[in-house]
Amino acid sequence: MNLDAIDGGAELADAPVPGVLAPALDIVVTSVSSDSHTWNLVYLQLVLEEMGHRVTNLGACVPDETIVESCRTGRPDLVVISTVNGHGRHDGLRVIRTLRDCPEFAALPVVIGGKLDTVGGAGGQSAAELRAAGFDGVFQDAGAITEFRSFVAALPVAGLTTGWEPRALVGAGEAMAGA
Ligand code: B12
Repeated sequence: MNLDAIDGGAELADAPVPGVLAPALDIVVTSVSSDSHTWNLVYLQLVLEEMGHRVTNLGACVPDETIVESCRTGRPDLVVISTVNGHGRHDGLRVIRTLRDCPEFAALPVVIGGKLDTVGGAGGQSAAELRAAGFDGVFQDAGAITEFRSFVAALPVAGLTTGWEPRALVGAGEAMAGA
């Protein structure tokens, strides 16, 4: 396959992300129990699906137990928590401690992002606290999307022991057809 042709079709998305052709991940996107905002979740789902991943979007105001249960049943490769109402620092600490208390989720990649407090990140303090509590990544607001995409693109797929076929990129059909 002519990979240059795929790159050539990438103007339909934004800047190409290294590793975007990696195997698909199963990803849970969720908010926290206090947060009723939903467009942030829709946005993240679209970003991840555009990268070719499979997303289960749990929606807004999700109880901690529902997040844990979803990880038990779905066995995701990644959990993405999004919250913008300003309580994310507190809700996030509670959720990650609950998840990390379960031995089976000790190494599960879990990230959080959005507007994590009401003071614009508190000079990095909120992120440092959330990382120390067990988050693998903390992404503050809209500016962190590129960094987030790179983080996701670098994640390994659990249980992948054989070779894989590159996935078709969303919208890359024309470029590939002409290859
Ligand atoms: C629409 C809206 C609402 C609607 C939500 C409807 C719905 N179905 O979603 C309603 C009216 C319900 C609402 C309620 C409240 N809201 Co409101 N809301 C907004 C508003 C105007 C737009 C949010 C939105 O949809 N943005 C579009 C999405 C796509 O963008 P986003 O949410 O900003 O997410 C982006 C980034 O943050 C980032 N991101 C988000 N999550 C993640 C995760 C990762 C991993 C990464 C990498 C990036 C990332 O990527 C997204 C795209 O760039 C914002 C103000 C604003 N202009 O942003 C306030 C805002 C979020 N709300 C706010 C507040 C305070 C509230 C209330 C507490 C108000 C109240 N006193 O009742 C309640 C909270 C209710 C609750 N229980 O959560 C504040 C939060 C303040 C803060 N964090 O410092 C904001 C910022 C308004 C403000 N300037 O004060 N709100």
